[in-house]
Amino acid sequence: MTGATGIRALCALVACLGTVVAEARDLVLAEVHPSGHILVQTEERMGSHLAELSKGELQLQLKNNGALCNESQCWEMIKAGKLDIARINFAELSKDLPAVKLMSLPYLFRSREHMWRVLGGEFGKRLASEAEQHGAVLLTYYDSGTRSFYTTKKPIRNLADFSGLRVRIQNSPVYKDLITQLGATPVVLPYDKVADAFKSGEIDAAENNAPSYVSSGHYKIAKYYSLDEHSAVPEVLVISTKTWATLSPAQQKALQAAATDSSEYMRKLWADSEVQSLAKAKKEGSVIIDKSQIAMSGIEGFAVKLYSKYMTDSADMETVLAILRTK
Ligand code: GTR
Repeated sequence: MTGATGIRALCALVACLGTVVAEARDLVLAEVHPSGHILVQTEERMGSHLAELSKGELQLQLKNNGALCNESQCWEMIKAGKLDIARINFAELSKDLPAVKLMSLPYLFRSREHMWRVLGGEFGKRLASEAEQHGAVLLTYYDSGTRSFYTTKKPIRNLADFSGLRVRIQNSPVYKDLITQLGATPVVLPYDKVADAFKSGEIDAAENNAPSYVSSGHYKIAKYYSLDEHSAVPEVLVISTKTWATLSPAQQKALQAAATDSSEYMRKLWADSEVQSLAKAKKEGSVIIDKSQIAMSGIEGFAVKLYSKYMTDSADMETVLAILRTK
């Protein structure tokens, strides 16, 4: 091979490699949970699956532990087309998606299964269309179990125990009203600020599901966990419509398939992750107050007074009734 031919061959090879590299596209996925959380495990698995299904054309670049944004910021970035994918809790979407507000009403779902059936029906379609109007394609939902209150000083066992508490909540109008209705003071804070707020005394209560109660380390500070199960709102995986539109139909199909599969995978693991988290918290000193030890009728009676505020028209009322009636 002459020098010139050698250089030409080398250039062809570089160009060829360039083409291959250019075809492997990174999609950034923002997540607030730390490594080891069941959602992060699920997303890692989804990443390998996506690479396989897209034949190496797409790869997920997972930015977890809030490295890119807290959830309110992630949602704004998705809407603006500045972030590809985010896994967010529904509560954060409630200021934009009216359906989410209805879904966040306390004590609406009887069980996880009930929630999944509602999401799989007409209501799920309404959510997807509302998300699209805000620049997001809903790829899938993830289990988030039920949320319950935890406190630093004394456990919640009845309505009176809420009096005087400063309760951290997500950025959700429904939660704000719920806490006020129960006689406590709501404090809106991003997830990564909760532990410090407990330590400084800015708050003395918060609420979450068991895996997050434990993986966030909150269980070490707020040791009374009262299983009132006031909400069962899922997690959601969204992609900005801007990014979605740049994917080929085959790539969209691969991404959708990987997302759907990841949700099914996670649903199988969820119950176990709740059990393990509760066991760990208990073993390390948390006091778990079972629902049967809480005067639920007093609490629920107050909480459901919120319904009339959020069912502002007959269509909303019909939606809530349809959810309640879903078998
Ligand atoms: C968790 C949820 C997070 C975040 C957090 C919170 O259960 O997975 O996305 O919303 O709760 O309370 O901020």
